[in-house]
Amino acid sequence: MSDKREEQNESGVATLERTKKKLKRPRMYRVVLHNDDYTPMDFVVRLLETVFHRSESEATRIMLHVHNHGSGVAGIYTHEIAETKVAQVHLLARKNDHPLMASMEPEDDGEDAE
Ligand code: TYC
Repeated sequence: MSDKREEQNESGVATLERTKKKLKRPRMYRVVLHNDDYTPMDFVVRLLETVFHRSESEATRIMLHVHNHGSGVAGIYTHEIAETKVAQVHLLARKNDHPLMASMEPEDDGEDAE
């Protein structure tokens, strides 16, 4: 981005051409599942398998973490994908009359991270 070339076009107007592309990694978002007293455990496990592509053992581990600690991370995605996952959780849960809640929260913006 700092690497800019100055050129003159036919009309003698100087233009700056950007030679380095912006390639910042997108900010990532944690999709968090929240515990409640009513959503069945097996429903949460199946949802983690289908919506978050977790294996059965991963899904079970995450579900139990949420059950025991109040919340837990189902997956980490770009903003648009995370929004879609949250919406899918709520749609599936409501369709099955479960109060299951999901939310999303930004990861550290990773400005200097590898
Ligand atoms: N606490 C629920 C139960 O005992 C199970 C559960 C786990 C609910 C995770 C929500 O995000 C959740 N049936």
